[in-house]
Amino acid sequence: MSNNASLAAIFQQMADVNQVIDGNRFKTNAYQRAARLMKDLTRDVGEIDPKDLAAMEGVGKGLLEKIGQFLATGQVEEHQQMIDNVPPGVLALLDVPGLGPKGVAQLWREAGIESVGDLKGKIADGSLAQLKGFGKKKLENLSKSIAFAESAGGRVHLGNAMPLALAVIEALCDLPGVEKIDYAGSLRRGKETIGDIDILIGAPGKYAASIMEVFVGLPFAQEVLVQGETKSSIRTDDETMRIQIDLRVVDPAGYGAALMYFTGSKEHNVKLRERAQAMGYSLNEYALSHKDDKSKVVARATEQEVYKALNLVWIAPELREDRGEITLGSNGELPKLIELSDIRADLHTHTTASDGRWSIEENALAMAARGYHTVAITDHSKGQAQANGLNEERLVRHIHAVRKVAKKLRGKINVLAGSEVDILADGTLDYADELLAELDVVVASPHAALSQEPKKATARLLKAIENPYVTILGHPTGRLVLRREGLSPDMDALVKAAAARGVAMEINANHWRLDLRDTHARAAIQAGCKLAINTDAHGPGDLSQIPYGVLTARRAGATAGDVINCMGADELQQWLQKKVQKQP
Ligand code: DGT
Ligand code: CA
Ligand code: CA
Ligand code: ZN
Repeated sequence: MSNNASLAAIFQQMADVNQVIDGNRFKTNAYQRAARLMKDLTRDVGEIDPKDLAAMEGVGKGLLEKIGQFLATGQVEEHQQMIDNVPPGVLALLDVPGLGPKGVAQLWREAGIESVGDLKGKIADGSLAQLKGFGKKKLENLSKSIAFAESAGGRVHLGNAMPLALAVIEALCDLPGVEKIDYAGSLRRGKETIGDIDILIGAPGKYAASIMEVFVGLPFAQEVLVQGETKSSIRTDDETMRIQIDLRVVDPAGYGAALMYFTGSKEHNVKLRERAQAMGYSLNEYALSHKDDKSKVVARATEQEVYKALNLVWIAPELREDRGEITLGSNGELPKLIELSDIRADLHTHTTASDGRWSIEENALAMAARGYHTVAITDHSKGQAQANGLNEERLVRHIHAVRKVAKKLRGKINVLAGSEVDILADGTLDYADELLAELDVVVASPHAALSQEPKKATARLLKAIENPYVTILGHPTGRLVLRREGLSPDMDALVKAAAARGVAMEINANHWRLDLRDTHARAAIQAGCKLAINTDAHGPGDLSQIPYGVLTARRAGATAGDVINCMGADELQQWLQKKVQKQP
């Protein structure tokens, strides 16, 4: 995209978002004018002398500044701030043809719809029938346009691919002949983005054709790319995305070798094949066998057997990225990775006090129902005006409200009073220390100024880590998967400081964030820094995000011992208190 087109798109989105959040009408108009202006330029804005630009009709100081920011950093700061205050799924709703900002706002406010997936679901189950302005015809048309929206190919979020893969497995697992079924590929490795979904079935050959027949006839198979005996591929447009799904049917006797091969990564497979060669074996998708006589099979039924025959312990799929896991596996030094069931607490959650969709009590009861012993209520601070962030006075009242619920639910779940306090651009926090001292948990997060240069970002985040009241550094880079790069601080310096100060680094489990990412979390563990895995839940639906955080932690090699959410209730209390006692 040219600079002009990029800037036009940015200003248009600002206009749209401003309408969604019911912002000032004059501002909307100004953004729209700016978008038009960019589109109408006859030369690339980067080529135009700023003086000439300033002289143009409708170009004011604010616009010049934004253009300057974009040309210098590729981003417009105010734009970044705005989109951070709207759930990413709501932004995607703006891309649905036939649904303007007003419609998006109405669906969001009145029907709680936060993503195209939500919208599809609610159209399907008829729950929008009563919504004013959304008649039958309109809903039908929306359904159709959703099907064509976001058909842009490319990679999709882990959190979008996973439910789809599970639905495919659900649809196929009980068919005649299906003995084994798994998703493989990057999905099984828990990568943050997925190129295509790979499903593997172990079934006797005589069933393969009928299994394939069902697969290509699945309701979400929008397009059949290949239909064969052992491999078929379809393309789907489920959940706002267009993604290919490969299905392979293999002999159950060789299921382990096939699952290993199709799980990858390619780099891991290559290393294993070299190892097999050196041992006088040959390894492929069918079996581990003798190099000179492939009919002499050494192992193939299960992954465990194949790894064992290679003198390795079984290596968890999340570690199969050729990042040293084979050496660790041959020395018996692989970590015992954290599991979903190890998570016992959520320490970053929102309520209706700021921009959440549930009360303190609803939130806490949902967490208790998951079997958690502790939840921290961490609503936004005052700087997050668009997220209805709490000023000092409101926070003090909110703390009282949380304490009241905590008392009521004592014995069921520990409800902690916290805040997700903004880390301002210079690293100062959005509340004074005296107020932070009143809280049990302080999650400090960057939300704005996310296009800052790395040096500034490092200094900013270090300053937050140094604050004696900060317990957790929340989504430290502010990146959004496939949408926004976020900050690029010196992560080694951050995790070192965090380890020294007893600050936990968050893996925000929301699939839009997964921030820290796997490699950063790995650096944190190596520095001896604790991790926190939190949902950042704004409502009940967000609890389903936690597996993505756990997968990311597993890719980092995290054990339960590395993650504060896995501590017992008392241990966690002590850890939080120790943090407080360390204060000068
Ligand atoms: P993706 O789909 O881009 O997110 O990544 P993957 O890892 O799922 O890659 P995909 O779908 O192309 O292939 C699935 C697995 O099959 C891959 O992880 C390893 C295996 N595989 C595919 N092609 C090759 C190959 O040429 N050599 C080897 N050794 N393995 C391969
Ligand atoms: Ca794949
Ligand atoms: Ca594939
Ligand atoms: Zn946040």
